[in-house]
Amino acid sequence: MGETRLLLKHAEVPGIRHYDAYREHDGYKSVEKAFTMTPEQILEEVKTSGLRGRGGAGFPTGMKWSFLAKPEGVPRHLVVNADESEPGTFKDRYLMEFIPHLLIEGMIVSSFCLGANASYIYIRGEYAWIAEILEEAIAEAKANGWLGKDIKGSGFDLEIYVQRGGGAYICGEETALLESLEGKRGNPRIKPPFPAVKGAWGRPTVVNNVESIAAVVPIIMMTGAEYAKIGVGRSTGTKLISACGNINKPGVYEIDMTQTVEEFIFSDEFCGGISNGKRLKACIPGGSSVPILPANLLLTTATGQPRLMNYESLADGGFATGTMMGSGGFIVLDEDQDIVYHTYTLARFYRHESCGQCSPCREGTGWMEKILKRIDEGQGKMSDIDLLWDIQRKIEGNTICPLGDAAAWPVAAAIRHFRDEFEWHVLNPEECLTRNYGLAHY
Ligand code: L3W
Ligand code: SF4
Repeated sequence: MGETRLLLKHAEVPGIRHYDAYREHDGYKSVEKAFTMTPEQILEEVKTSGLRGRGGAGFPTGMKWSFLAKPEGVPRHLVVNADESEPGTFKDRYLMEFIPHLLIEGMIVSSFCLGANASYIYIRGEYAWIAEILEEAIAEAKANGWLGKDIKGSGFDLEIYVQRGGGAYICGEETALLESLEGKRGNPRIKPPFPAVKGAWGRPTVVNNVESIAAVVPIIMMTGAEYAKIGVGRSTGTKLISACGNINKPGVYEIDMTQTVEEFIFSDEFCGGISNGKRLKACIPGGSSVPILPANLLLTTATGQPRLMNYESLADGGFATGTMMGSGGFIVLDEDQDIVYHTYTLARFYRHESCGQCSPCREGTGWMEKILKRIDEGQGKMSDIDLLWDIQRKIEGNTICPLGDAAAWPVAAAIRHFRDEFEWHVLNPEECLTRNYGLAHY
């Protein structure tokens, strides 16, 4: 079975980036419907839908919204996290670039539900052209009466602002994002308090991923109950997957989470198999922060079941034999790929992006990078592999924000599943320097 398109249904309609074509294809109908409902009814629909946060953590969106504090006289905010920086993840870019009005429509419905009159899109600085697309779409929406004062006679006021980030991965962590939105250095805050209680400028704030807010549109249109019928178990609705690496058909796919991983990689409806007729070696299915799995564990769970493209099945077996859905950044590696080299490049990334507030992350990411570099270049010792294992264990769970874990997990999984490759590097220093392999691009 191929894609199930709820979000990307009209993505290829000519001119859909602009208001007129978008409106002709059912655009802003969910706002019209939402204005006939109470905020409590909208919240119930989102809860019933089972929608889980699409940024990486998979936290139930309706539950997050119900945690929003509502002290008398204090403004509340919706902040959309468009700081998509996770290596391998480019689904939000696609959505914002081609159907920006879908995000704006979802924001109007969500803001109405949450009682937010000033909402923000925090977008990574490198997506400069998309910030311009969004600003243009916001101006079109405003010119057509969907933003501003007393929208369509509903009595509801809303302004949407686009805030560009400065190009730091850490600003995708929700509290760092809020610091940056407030004009400060993007250092993560200690939680609790959660943003739902104390967020932007100390006010109650819901921070949600782009895809999560876009999904509110079909949920309102089709009802939460109908949305929940799509998918399997607690993985309801559709999920955007950005597929890349050594595959024939890289791109963004919208799946209903019932596909097997094997079908997703090898079927012509999705990735179209491994490029150049090579064999599948491994995959990082949820963006660079989630554990890598070798082909056998990727395609089949430890209990012998075909692994499915959803939250529960990808996580089946825990980190011993499973991984995570994460952000849906699906990175495929073929038989020529060097796991040590890729683990090193990821370690370099996390060291560079660490904000430096906590010592396990600040020091540990640097140590892991140095050790991985020397193993990769054939300068390592056998004891370095155990040292690496030790360092990642001391980072995990001991930091202010999840970047520490995100740096530790790829190293742990690489050693757990590919220890022989680390040993090969130590035992074959000459070949490390002369090896020739095709790089996976992500
Ligand atoms: C109120 C409570 N709110 C939890 C909220 C919390 C947050 C959400 C999930 O990390 C992961 C990370 C990356 N009262 C609450 C509450 N909340 N308890 O629920 O919170 P949490 O802490 O589980 O996760 P997080 O901090 O949101 C996100 C992983 O995603 N990741 C990263 C992806 C990066 C991108 C990108 O670049 N676009 O997607 C990929 O796997 O490692 O584990 O809102 O406030 N009691
Ligand atoms: Fe900063 Fe790393 Fe600590 Fe997160 S874990 S607050 S990125 S030092």
